[in-house]
Amino acid sequence: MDKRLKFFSRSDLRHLRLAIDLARRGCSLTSPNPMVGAVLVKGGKTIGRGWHRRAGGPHAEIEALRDAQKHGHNPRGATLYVTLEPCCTHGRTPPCTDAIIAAGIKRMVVGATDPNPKHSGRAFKILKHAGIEVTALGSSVPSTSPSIGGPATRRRDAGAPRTDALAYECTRLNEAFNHWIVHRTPFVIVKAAMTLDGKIATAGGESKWITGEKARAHGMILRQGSDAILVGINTILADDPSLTERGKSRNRGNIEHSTSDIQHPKLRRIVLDSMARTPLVAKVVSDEFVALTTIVVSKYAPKNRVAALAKRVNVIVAPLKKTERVTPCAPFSGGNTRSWRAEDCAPYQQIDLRWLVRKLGAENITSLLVEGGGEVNASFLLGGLAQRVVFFYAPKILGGRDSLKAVAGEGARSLAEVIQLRDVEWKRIEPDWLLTARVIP
Ligand code: AOF
Ligand code: ZN
Repeated sequence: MDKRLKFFSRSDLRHLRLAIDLARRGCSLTSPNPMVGAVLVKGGKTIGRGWHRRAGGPHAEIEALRDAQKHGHNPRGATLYVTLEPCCTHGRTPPCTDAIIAAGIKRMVVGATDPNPKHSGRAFKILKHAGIEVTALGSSVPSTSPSIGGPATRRRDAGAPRTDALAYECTRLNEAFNHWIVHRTPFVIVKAAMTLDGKIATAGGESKWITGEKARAHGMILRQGSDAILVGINTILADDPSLTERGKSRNRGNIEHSTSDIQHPKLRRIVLDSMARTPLVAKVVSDEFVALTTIVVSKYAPKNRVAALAKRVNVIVAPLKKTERVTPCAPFSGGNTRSWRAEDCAPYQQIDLRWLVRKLGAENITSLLVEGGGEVNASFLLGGLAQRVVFFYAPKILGGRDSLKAVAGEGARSLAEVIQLRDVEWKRIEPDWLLTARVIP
């Protein structure tokens, strides 16, 4: 029998389930911190509940302890269920391990190990050393989802698959944080809506609408869970999108608290525009959310255009990707390939996305939703910079040599180099299909 399950009962599963549900209440509010939920149980009764409400605020464990005390319960001798390993260092708040020990907690059940290098399992030693019985369910980085055929499906005991599923859920809850806290770059999701043959628009650029209303509403939920959204200049020129969240609130799930008193962090908008071609009438540089827009240009962008954009939005000058081979730009050099100039070629060269994701990560963007056209999607995917794909498929076939592909670029040079996916999940979103999967690095 799995060692972890020796002390694990059905009621443990139930309470951890509740802790996960509580954690979700922090969705879109806690970044760059994780979503965490906690439940205190004594004598079979739930005496405290808490969740991390916003970055910089009290952690979930502290909220649960305060909740118990507020209702006249003494947490001494209680079991504390928490979705993430408690912190053991001073950050913006004091270490939760100290508070847990001081409160006299007898037993702890922890859903996931905190991948934060400052923590990563240290709390377990501290808590055990203080005499607390600790059951830790999952590591922070499970190699596969439990339903796909990891070790869980091979075990014979009935509880293991459910425990593994909960552990996986605890980890998946903070997929973006788990990546950012280790790599310091955002967790990148490439999202696209396409026909079954992988097309996102006709040759003439018509794309509204390939997928149905429900799929598009789902796309909005994705935006709500992201810190920033990124598109390429071609998308701005073709569609003039507003790239805002069109949902009513930034929250997901069953939210108890009123949203009116909460400051919701807003979705930042990033545009890849090496030659500063964004028109001044484009929504992203002229609507009420201009403070949220960043235009990423290169040093070859015309100075007057950069200055005009910089009066309205944040403009950053990014380096171009170093390429082994520079293709002469015939259309810009009158067909004389010997006389091409580097600045003429700039629109065809790509912004160094590796540099960009590091910069965005340093600005506490933990999750980046790429809704680029085919070229931008390809740059992230083929450049090894995307961690998840979310592809919506409409049961339609567009065909056409020149229709636009969801993933374009140079493509993989051989089948040995294709992008491999794992943990593939399919969901029906009538009349469309949603595929989500992790990209194998
Ligand atoms: C949270 N909420 O419920 C838990 C966290 O700067 P601080 O003090 O807020 O600490 C942030 C770190 O604490 C965070 O990176 C994570 O490793 C750990 N656990 N954080 O915001 C919580 N349990
Ligand atoms: Zn803490």
